[in-house]
Amino acid sequence: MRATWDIFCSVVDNYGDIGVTWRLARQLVAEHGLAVRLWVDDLGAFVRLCPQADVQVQRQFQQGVEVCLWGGDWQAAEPADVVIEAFACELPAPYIAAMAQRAQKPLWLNLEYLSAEDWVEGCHGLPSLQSNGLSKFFFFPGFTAGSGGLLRERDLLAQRRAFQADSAAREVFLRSIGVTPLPGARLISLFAYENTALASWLDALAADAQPTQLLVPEGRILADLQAWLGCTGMRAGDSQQRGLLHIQVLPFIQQDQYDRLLWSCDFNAVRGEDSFVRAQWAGRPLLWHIYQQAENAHLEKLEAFLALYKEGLSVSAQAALVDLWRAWNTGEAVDESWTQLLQSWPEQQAHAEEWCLERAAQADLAEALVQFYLNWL
Ligand code: TRH
Repeated sequence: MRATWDIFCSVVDNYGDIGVTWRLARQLVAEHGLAVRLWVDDLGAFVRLCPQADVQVQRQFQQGVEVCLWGGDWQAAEPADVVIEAFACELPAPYIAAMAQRAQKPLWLNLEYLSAEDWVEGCHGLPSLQSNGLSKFFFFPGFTAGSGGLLRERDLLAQRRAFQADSAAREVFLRSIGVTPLPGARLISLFAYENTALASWLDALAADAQPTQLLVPEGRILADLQAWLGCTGMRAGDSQQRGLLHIQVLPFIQQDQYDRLLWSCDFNAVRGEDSFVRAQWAGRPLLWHIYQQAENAHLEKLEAFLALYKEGLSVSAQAALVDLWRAWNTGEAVDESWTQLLQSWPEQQAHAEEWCLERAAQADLAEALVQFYLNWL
């Protein structure tokens, strides 16, 4: 009998929680042949990522995953062999009680947020004894061999490489989302939270000698974008030109299409957790807008990642990268650091590809979870 897995996702805000768990659930089904239920407490957020889904339906199969509404009124369900609570969400008490009563106890995992901090390796895989006698294990995604790795589908990089080698495929894809590539323009995608640094970046892009085509999926950055443009009411499909900067708002597209958008662009500004990882698999230079936490805890995470990522770059390329990322994440002007980054462009490009290949040498997160379960049995 194939093993059963339950993944619980509570949508805090944005799309990262459901983005990560939906991707993981699909991969466990597609690549490991597992029976996976994804319990999500906000089908509205899920439908943004999976438009075929029905927001009214309590249980539905989508791409082989049984997607279940995790409503306030919990209906008894037989616990699975492996239970993942994503990002420390709290499982329903009756479900935990049923886990403890199961003849063959389930493996209980807390899948943590992604961080490059040093302590992650020391905590990855550690058990914590619960009051009902079950152990809960902490599973940390990460960038180094001692962590749980990153979500990466088996053929992702092969697909990405084939796509990037095929300019016709890129053109067809871009047109399918309403984008006509402008000849000679640098293509950039922008997915970010509200950011006071944006105006300085747009100033620099508009004044640049090389044209830029900036693609902005609908979302939280739109207000800052419109403030800079001096307009309101921009919607998907709308575009504006300032100097050599052409700006187009895109609709929110499906995850697989979003990957292709990242692969198509020369530079990607991403945010949170999942788009950040996907931009790394694109093998192109990137800019990360980290999710803000209380007491600026996120800035330590940012530094931890930069310390890893910058290794191998020349001193000047490191400085440009670090300055740009720090300024972007503290809302300071980025025009100078952007101009500096352009000075080391070929180096930044080669480095992004190298970083991607080095990360891909590790087991991916889904594989690592399955292996963890097999070792635990
Ligand atoms: O939406 P986010 O800001 O999510 C964040 C982070 O995960 C953060 O760590 C978490 O604490 C917080 O949510 C609650 O960014 P993220 O993680 O990149 O998730 C966005 C998802 O949306 C990702 O799976 C990619 C997907 N996406 C699309 O499918 N289509 C699109 O057009 C775009 C722009 C994104």
